[in-house]
Amino acid sequence: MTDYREMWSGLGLDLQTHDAVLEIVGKMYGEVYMSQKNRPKGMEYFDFVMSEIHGLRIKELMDAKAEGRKIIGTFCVFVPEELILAVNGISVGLCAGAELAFDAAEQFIPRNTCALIKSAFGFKLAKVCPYIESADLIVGENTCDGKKKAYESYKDLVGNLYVMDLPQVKSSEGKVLLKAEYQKFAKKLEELSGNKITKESLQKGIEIVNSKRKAIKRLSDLRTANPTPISGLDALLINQVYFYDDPIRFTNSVNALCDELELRIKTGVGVFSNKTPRILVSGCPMAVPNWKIPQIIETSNATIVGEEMCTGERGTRNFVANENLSTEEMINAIVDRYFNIDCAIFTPNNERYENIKQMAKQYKADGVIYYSLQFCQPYQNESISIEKMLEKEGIPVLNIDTDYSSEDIGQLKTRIEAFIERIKS
Ligand code: BJ8
Repeated sequence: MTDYREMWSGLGLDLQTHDAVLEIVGKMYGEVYMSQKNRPKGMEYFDFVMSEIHGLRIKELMDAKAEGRKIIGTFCVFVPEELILAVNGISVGLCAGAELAFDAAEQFIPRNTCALIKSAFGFKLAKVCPYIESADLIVGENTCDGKKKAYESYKDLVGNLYVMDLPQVKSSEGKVLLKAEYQKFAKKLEELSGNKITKESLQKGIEIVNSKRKAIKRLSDLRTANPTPISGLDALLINQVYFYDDPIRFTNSVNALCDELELRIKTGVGVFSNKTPRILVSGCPMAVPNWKIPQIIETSNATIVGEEMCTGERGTRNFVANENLSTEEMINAIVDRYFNIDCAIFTPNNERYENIKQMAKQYKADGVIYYSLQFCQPYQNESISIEKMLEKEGIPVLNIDTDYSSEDIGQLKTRIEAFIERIKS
């Protein structure tokens, strides 16, 4: 096994705490992922990526940096990877899904802040995230109030934060704002990298990201089959790796996996029996290693067939048009694509209601488990009207509020099992 300690130490990580984190996550991964039955062979690639997520992938980023490429850390699917690639940069996701150094984080942000934000502070304060430490620029965004205000103090902690403003209303003025912000961001990237965004480089960036999203769409479409050829846990993992891996290698690996899944479907091979209740999970993003809810669902005689979240279809649906367009037209096409994202920070957010209904139908979901992080006002708020809408459509809903701790696992399991029984009956 390669020893990366020198690299981690060079990045300023606290090696002792980092060792402990790797050990806990490794153990969790073994319990949650490696215990699954009937996994497709193509998942071996993603297991490998996960085993090297702080090792080989960071080494690749350091090598790229040595060649002059810039690493851009992001917290939100509103940050256009197309622009980052167009300056030969590398985009990496920084959201974290574990409860770490929350006491220290609460010296900067209120206790009643969602776990996702607290985790971003915790990972920085505990010096355990090589992605944060290797980023040349960290991009924050004015989305929910929690993030917007947290960035005011996060800025001083990291020293290289760039905050992008975002509209909150889907109006023509909102679109103008988004375009202006993307143009400003493009300029910032050009300054940072010393590379100009050209027609060719932007076209290439769009092509790479479109291909990545097409591969994910192909995977999602295959999950409409019954029995489903892949578990929800594995599909979530792929959606999480989406934010870290080299985009071209990722796309090839997802497509290779899809070839295998097509064969599985032809021969009727699935992960669970075709009588297993099918669940759509909806709500806040689930960052690595937040696998709590999917694991409970899939060990309670149900399977997840779709994710209506940013680590899922909200983050990957829709492509950017790029045929025979000028640079300006391509920027407009990027704005068009991202302006469709139905994040709960928008008001009103009618598209999301339609998207959930459509997804429930497309994936033949028997029920929806709506997942909010505690203190996440946008998603908690929409949970109420979404539950009413879906129940009216005859789709059972279970609303869950949770965080990153393991304290409520027993209680959640009881509620989820009861919900699955309700679906079955
Ligand atoms: S586009 S969902 S990634 S903002 S969970 S921090 S909303 S209080 S993450 Fe998000 Fe972009 Fe929207 Fe997606 Fe706030 Fe809620 Fe916390 Fe959240």
